Amino acid sequence: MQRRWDIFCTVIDNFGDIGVCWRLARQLTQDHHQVVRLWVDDLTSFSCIAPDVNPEIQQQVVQGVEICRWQCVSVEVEPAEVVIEAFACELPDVYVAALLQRKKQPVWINLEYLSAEPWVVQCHGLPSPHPRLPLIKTFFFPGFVQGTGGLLREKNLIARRSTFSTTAERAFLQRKGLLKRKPGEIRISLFCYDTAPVTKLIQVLSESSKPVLLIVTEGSVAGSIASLLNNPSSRTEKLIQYGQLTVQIIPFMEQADYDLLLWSCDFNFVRGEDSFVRAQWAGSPFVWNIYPQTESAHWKKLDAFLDLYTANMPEEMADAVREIWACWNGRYEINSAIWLNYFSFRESLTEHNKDRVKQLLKQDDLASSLAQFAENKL
Ligand code: TRH
Repeated sequence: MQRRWDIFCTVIDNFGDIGVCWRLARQLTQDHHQVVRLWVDDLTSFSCIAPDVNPEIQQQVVQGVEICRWQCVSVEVEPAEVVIEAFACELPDVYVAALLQRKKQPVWINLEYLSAEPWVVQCHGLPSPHPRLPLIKTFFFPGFVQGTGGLLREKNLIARRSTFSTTAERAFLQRKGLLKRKPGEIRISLFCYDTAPVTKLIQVLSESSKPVLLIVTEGSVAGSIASLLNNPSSRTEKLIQYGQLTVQIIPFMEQADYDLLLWSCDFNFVRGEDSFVRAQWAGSPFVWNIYPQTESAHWKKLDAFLDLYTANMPEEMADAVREIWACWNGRYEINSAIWLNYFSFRESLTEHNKDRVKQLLKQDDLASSLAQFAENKL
């Protein structure tokens, strides 16, 4: 049934929160024919991943989703039937007051961050009564296993991925001004935090026996790579050649194009939550830079995912993955031997990733789980 949804999102420090909310809003609209309003506090950051969003406009419709500036929530706003508070962002007080006026209780969902930790299954779907008001919200956890809310996956994603041909890839590279593939070249996309050991990686890749193209979006990491390579064999503002390594710095892409970048690369270095999931759907070997948390809480999260991801891998391959992921997140120093060992599993990792996708397809995607949950409650 067609329902009205309000999704609330605050942009904390990166693109992950809005990345997830934007994807979810579009899937609910396009795949499930729901009526979705997305409230966002920072339209400028939003417009980086969705250039059709005009940060100057308070209320606009983009790709079927009504986008409103969070600051415009007022007493006049009539709440929707389903309300998503993304990542505990806390609904505005006037909106909560308006929820109380509704004859029928809304379905209020707190959408949580993704984690592979085992406790997620126990907490997924737990009700949380409001401390003062007669309202209940439900904790909804995305996840990789049955008993969680699943992962974001558009209905046509897998079909589009599997029909992405070399011609389509060439057209994409040309449209984005990316270098054509050279014979035997290794293509790597790089999206990581400033804390990742990029200096070491650059050194390792420049010593490669094969040509390597490293594609980096503009930003602080690209800036530090550019200043690091101070003795290149050739250099323009966006293209740096250093031994076997070419670094191409490109503008930040629209979210839909970023998928095509992942599909066009042989290895993807990804981070946070959303790019990490997209790399899994893309299928090429990927290395995850987890969002660093206080008191190193992120290691538990990283290890929990690795346990799941490497569960059916031959031991040597699992060790190679664990080793490079640990290095990339700062546990040990990365060196050529570690990279080459990981690299040697390239084909088997791609096969393993295909099997993982098949496994993941057995569970409902996050938007479908949410739509089903809301419908059952209403
Ligand atoms: O930006 P992130 O580091 O987001 C993080 C995490 O989500 C983390 O869990 C959260 O706590 C923190 O934000 C606040 O990484 P993530 O999740 O991969 O989000 C990046 C988004 O940007 C994703 O939707 C992909 C998109 N993207 C583009 O649209 N174009 C690009 O060129 C690139 C590199 C990314």
